Amino acid sequence: MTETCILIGIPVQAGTGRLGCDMGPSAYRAAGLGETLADLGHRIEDRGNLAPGAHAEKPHPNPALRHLGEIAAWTETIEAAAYAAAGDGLPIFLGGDHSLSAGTMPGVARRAAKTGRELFVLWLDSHPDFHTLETSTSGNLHGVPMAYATGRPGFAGFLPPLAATVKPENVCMIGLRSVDPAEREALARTPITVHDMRAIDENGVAVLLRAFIDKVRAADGIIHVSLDVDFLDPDIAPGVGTTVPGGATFREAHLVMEMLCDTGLVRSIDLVELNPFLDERGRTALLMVDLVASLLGRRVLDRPTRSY
Ligand code: 6HN
Ligand code: MN
Ligand code: MN
Ligand code: MN
Repeated sequence: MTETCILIGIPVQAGTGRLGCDMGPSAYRAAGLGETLADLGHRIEDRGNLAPGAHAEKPHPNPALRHLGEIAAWTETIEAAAYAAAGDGLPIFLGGDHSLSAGTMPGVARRAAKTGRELFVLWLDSHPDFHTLETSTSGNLHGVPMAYATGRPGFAGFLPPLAATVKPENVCMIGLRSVDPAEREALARTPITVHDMRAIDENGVAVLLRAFIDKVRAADGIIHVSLDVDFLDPDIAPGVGTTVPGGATFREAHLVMEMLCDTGLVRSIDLVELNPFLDERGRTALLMVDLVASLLGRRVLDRPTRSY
């Protein structure tokens, strides 16, 4: 299927503790993301990079929080851009750190609500990013977007209430292997589906993903994919500030993308946490581009029937 792929650079790095994520959008372009997708037959529209609106820093009772005002300004801009782009094609958000998903998920959720489609989120990450402003101990706001987008309390003073949130029962996380105690307790009290690396080891990633896809199909839903570089094993993807050993392999990651491709239901994609300063000769950026290619139609052989 030919898609209109809308590339949106989001060079936010205030949500992490390390500098370098602001170079992510450039690295994806240098790695040939647009050309690769064009070669697969898609239309490409590059909308350039977003910038946050004017902002002042916001004080907060949790003294650990960093750049709350700046991330709030980014989040507003990103939500509006995501809502608009999701109405025009298939947005691919080029991060930037994972705080950007505090804007992309509510933006695509607002679009889905308008078009009457049920939105599901596939969260591929070693972390759940399920802290609130109150529970974050690092103070890094890339640790909070899933809590914010699913409407958890604990965001007083951040932004006005969201127009649309993601239903927690529609979220599936795969690849977890670094979960803070407060996140673990909070996840146990939500209907979010959580699969840690052990679940992949024991079942194979295809079994886990098939169950999610079946659920999406049953609801006639659409899928937003949020792909954090640290979902991947650091041996194959070193260009990220939060490496955690024991991640998804090259084939596990590609299989996820290939199965998603067969569904034809992915309508928006976050590519987050790439840090080109930490990368080795662009290999992480190139791998991320190859994964997106698998998600959007690159295949070794044609299959007689599309099976997921
Ligand atoms: N990411 N849970 C840790 C924290 O600082 O809150 C790590 C967050 C990582 C966020 O990788 O997108
Ligand atoms: Mn700041
Ligand atoms: Mn993340
Ligand atoms: Mn992560």
